[in-house]
Amino acid sequence: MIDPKLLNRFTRVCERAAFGASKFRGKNDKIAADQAAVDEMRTELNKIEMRGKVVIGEGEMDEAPMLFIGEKIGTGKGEELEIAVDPLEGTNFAAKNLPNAIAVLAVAKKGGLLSAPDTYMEKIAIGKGLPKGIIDLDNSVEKNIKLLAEAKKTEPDEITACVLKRPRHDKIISSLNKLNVKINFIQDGDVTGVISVVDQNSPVDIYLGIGGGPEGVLAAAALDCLGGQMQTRLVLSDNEEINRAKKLGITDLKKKYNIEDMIKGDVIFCATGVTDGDMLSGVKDKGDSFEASSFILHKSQKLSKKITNIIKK
Ligand code: VTB
Repeated sequence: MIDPKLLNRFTRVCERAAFGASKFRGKNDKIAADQAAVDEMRTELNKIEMRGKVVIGEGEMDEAPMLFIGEKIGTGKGEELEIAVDPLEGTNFAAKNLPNAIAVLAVAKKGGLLSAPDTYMEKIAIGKGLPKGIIDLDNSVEKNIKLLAEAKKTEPDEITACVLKRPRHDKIISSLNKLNVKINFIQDGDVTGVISVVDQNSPVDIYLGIGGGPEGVLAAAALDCLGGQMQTRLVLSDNEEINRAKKLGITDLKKKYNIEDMIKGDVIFCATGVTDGDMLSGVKDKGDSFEASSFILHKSQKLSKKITNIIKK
């Protein structure tokens, strides 16, 4: 089990990253917003007593100066932990001051997180309390929806699907339309999109589509704590991407990952709102301090809570 005392520390990491990014809300500069989040996140991570290593980060060493895959973080004493970070998930949202930008991370023990390359990933996810294995990436969209509707004792036209609005999803969308499924389109931010399947306040029953690999592992960490189901598969479009996956130790390039293949053992998930959103409120400036709202999950403690803190700048 990861020391529960670290929870507050990791929450602070996300709060500070969100605060950093919040200074750039609406300034139409997603690079600056992301950089501010990365800087704050890294400073705060390095204060934590742990032997930490970034397994999902801003990129590989040669392309990212900070929070790169393999970077050692923490004081160098204490538990050996692996961290997946997305200091600013939804850079466009932050730059345009639109809802749903968050700072997010997941923490596991050594070997606990899939080292997904920064490539695309197919994703499908449903909420909790449903028969194991009823959805599958190899099923047609029709089959997945019909099986889900059956399990929920309802009809396909009563199902709501969340889909990232991209031309690559035209085929999925036309299948959903044929079944009269309600679609919640999102412009970006599929970590929040996937988590919406387990959110009691959201109508979403299923998430479908292709998004980022790192975001897939972060969402899997949340669903692991909350009891949803998820299946993913990397989309490797050229030799360069194949080599990147191999470099991260992935041998079976076509593997379908269920949650237990992506997340092993205990896991912590933290997300803090940068802009107001479906899941969280954004950072509020209070002069000498700021207010931040976070969603905190710890699998082994069965802990799931939303908290709002006031933090000194
Ligand atoms: C995906 C998704 C992210 O950006 O990475 C997306 O997982 C980028 O997709 O949540 P495109 O290449 O199609 O633009 C996000 O939506 C936000 O970072």
